[in-house]
Amino acid sequence: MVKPDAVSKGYTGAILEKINAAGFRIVAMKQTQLSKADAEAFYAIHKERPFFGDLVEYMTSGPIVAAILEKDNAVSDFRTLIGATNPEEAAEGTIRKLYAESISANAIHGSDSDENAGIEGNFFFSEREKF
Ligand code: FUP
Repeated sequence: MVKPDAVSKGYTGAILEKINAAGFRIVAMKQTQLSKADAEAFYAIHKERPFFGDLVEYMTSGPIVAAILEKDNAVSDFRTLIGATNPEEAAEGTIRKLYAESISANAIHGSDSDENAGIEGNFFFSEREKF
């Protein structure tokens, strides 16, 4: 998911270019905006964390671009491509190093397991939207 900070700054195209160049295939993609209930559900795992309220507010602040991506070792390779959660700690050339503002407004989300990739893909897309 390209997050609101990156979409509002016009980085979607540059980010998709890096994703394509890294060998990911786009299975599904759309621009949409999360409701408060959507963001609370998507980040339910963090609901006890002190930053949860700010995270939900931020994630609902503007459009996002959701995508399902396919590649061998996709979860691990995508996390390498996007870099550390905190852009100050992200490696040179990673998407977060290049495009993120802060640890909360950090440009992009990637699933942390194959299981969560399936759950998160189904959160945004129906079966007939996956190609
Ligand atoms: P990541 O898997 O890299 O997206 O990071 P996490 O799952 O740990 O965190 C999810 C989101 O919570 C981050 F993208 C931004 C937000 N977050 C904060 O705002 N502050 C923190 O200290 C940690 C995470």
